[in-house]
Amino acid sequence: MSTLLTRRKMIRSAIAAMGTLSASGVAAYLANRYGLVPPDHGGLYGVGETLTYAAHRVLLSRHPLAREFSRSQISKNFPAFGTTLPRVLDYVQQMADGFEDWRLPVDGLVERPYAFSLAELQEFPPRTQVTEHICEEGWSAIGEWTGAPLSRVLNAVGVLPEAKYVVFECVDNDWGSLDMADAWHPQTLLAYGMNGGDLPVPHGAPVRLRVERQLGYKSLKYLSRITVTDSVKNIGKGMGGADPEAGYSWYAGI
Ligand SMILES: Nc1nc2c(c(=O)[nH]1)N[C@H]1C(S)=C(S)[C@@H](COP(=O)(O)O)O[C@H]1N2
Ligand SMILES: [Mo]
Repeated sequence: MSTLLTRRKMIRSAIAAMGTLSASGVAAYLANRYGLVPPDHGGLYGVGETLTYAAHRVLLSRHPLAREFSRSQISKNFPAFGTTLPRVLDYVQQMADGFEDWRLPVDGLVERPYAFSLAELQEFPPRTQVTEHICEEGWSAIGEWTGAPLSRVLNAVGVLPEAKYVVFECVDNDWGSLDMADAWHPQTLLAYGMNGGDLPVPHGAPVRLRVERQLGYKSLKYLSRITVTDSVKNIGKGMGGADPEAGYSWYAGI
């Protein structure tokens, strides 16, 4: 059977089953049938979170690209938001040395854990994309990002089949996670370049995440570690990131 037919059938049977269920029943059904429950679901009371996430993952199962723009549409003013300089001694020292000693460990459920230097990340075939960044605080801006697709880096370390999430830690203690659909997505970058130059410090130097199909807070800056895992239950409050712990949605799909 073609993938299109399989997908249609999956959507049709999911919708048929939903017809006879209450909203919380739908969430429970999706949870049992497809495992489509975000880490911050809050039990079956977080019905809205589960429905949005599950609907996006089913309807967008072929992983369409976020819109890309032309270079002439790049915003003259792209605000730097949140942390704009981590007040961490190691970081400030690395910054002063042009990030030569900076390393990004990639570990967890991988065959070959490895700590990449900036130069090594720049050796992966790069991707450049001009996209719109939308912040939950109500501003947006268009910028050009260059980086190593996360998928390239994950393939280099060899992700194990049990992997369900990729967790990102940052120098400023921010942290978050993606599911494998967004981790493998071609526009998900470990970005080291912005608008044709090096990634500026206020925008997350030397390397930040770009997650183009979600709100701005998922694009974590100042990356310090990447860990592949099968569960986020035992990290922090078990909600998959600092943002959900602060009341924002773990899944911030646009
Ligand atoms: N480590 C870290 N990443 C972060 C933040 C932060 O404060 N610290 N702020 C987030 C938010 S809310 C937004 S909108 C974007 C802002 O990116 P910019 O500074 O390049 O505009 O970074 C996101 N990533
Ligand atoms: Mo934001």
